[in-house]
Amino acid sequence: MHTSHCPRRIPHMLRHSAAALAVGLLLAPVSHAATAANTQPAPVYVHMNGANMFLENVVVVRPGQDVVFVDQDTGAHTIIGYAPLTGKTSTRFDGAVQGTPGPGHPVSTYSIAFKHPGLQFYYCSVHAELMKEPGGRMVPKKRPTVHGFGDPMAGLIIVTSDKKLLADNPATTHEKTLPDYFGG
Ligand SMILES: [Cu+2]
Repeated sequence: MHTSHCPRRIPHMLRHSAAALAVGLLLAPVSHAATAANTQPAPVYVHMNGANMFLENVVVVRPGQDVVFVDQDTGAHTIIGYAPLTGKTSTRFDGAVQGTPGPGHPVSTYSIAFKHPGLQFYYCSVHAELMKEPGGRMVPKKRPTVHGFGDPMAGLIIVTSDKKLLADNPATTHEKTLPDYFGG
């Protein structure tokens, strides 16, 4: 009898443990979601328009946090990572965004995140070019024919967990689009 009871009990036990598991799973995702929301911060936004520069040309993000480049210009731009010591461009940090006619139209964006703390330099190859400065470092310079404000179209992403640095982002980095910043 013992052997014939056991096979019937096992499914019972499985059902019970499955129910217990289901309750556990029902509770677990809630706390997991809350944790995920706390650890995954909102993106940091960098904006472009007809001034042919990156408005927030230095931003600070946590490892894994998205930087989203938003093109509010009528024209296209590229966002290309490079190593200042060599001028070598990145194959991973290699973005492009299209122009938009203006407010009310979709904006083209490019997103990237970095796993490790460090400095990520980038430039727009349409409006800037890398040139060797005295001392040998490669720096972005405004292309001579480019119109705009006059800054070389380039920037820096600081990837860090330092809370003071992270608090230094300009307020505009919290907004996906800036209502008054459209135009080319
Ligand atoms: Cu550009």
